[in-house]
Amino acid sequence: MHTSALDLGSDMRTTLVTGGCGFIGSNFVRHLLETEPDTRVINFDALTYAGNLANVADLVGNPRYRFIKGDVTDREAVRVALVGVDALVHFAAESHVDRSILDSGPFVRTNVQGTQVLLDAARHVGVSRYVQVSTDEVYGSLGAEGAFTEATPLAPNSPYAASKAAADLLVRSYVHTFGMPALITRCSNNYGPYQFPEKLLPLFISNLLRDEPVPVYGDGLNVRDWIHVLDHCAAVAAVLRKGRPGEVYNIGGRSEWTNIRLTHALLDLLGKPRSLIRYVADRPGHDRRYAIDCAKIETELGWKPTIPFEQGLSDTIAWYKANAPWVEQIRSGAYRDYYARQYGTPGGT
Ligand code: NAD
Ligand code: TDX
Repeated sequence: MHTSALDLGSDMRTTLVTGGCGFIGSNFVRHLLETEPDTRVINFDALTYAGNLANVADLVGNPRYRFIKGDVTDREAVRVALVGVDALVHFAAESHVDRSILDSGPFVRTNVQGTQVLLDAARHVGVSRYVQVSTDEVYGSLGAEGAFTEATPLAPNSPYAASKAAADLLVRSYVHTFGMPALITRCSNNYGPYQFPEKLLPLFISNLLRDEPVPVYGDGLNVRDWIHVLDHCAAVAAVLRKGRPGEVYNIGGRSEWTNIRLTHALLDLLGKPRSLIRYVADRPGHDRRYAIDCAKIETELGWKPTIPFEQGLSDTIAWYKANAPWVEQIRSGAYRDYYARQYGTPGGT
């Protein structure tokens, strides 16, 4: 039995999470603190437009939680943050495809160079685990049939996807060359609380709550495979603690929906008319269909998605309704300029 503070301290492990003020990262930090009483979490985040301290406001004062404001491309800041850390989960990224089409520079800097800086620093410290949070978009686009497996060749189509694929290849090379205990996860489209309202679901929900139109790209028949963010967090935690170093694990919700079917579902759940749908110019290079085969993580690590999409969708709508000030704070800031540039109409308060 451990009674002294010193003994308790020696039993604790420290996991550094990058991007913990973003959508998935903030949910993940909370998940680790809740499910692993012996884990301390350091949240390392640059607080870009997508990083929001409000996403982790409830964690302030938790003795096992610490926030460090820092940029993953800053070697010295990363070196200092990693002192005493034994595992690292790398979420920080520029994450929005449309922004990567407007300007790919920040994507190469953060997603590629930032990953390289982290890998070098993590190798130097000798972490026991390094998890690279990647995406199904590195595999490119599917036709009507089939699903991405871990053996699907990489064929990224957007600058965002290309930067994530480049980072994955760097991780692979550090495993091969240096024996780095790194693992890669590739997940499909996440949804849930704290998602920045530039992404389809929170954008459409927040527009509809204000009776504003929703911009559907192209013919609306592109397919995405949706997973609740909490299911994704549980999967990343399983990979972090139980995954085999050097391996890639696909994560998905087995929940394929066309964008227009999803838009109709949102309109129905919110009691809004179909006249609010606006078909707009398609996204350049728009991937047609994503679908993830997640049999490997299910059989090897015993994880599977637990939140049915319809249930998760209703809960997410309820969250955005209950957290209107969170959305308004974002919509009244620099987000307005992005919305006007992307959609040609004002989108803020
Ligand atoms: P997000 O845009 O909501 O959050 C990104 C976070 O990273 C922000 O807190 C931001 O401040 C931080 N950040 C950005 N640049 C940084 C830098 N240079 N240094 C330090 N911090 C920086 O992103 P998200 O949707 O939560 O995605 C998180 C990760 O998961 C990304 O790596 C993304 O590629 C991956 N992913 C996302 C999805 C999805 O559906 N959202 C699906 C699969 C994989
Ligand atoms: O206004 C819109 N209208 C529209 O029709 C927006 C923002 C999107 N769409 C379409 C494009 C996609 O087919 O909806 C679908 C989903 O779009 P996004 O929410 O931008 O997600 P996607 O491009 O699929 O990428 C997401 O999943 C993989 C995340 O943003 C990535 O970070 C993740 O890697």
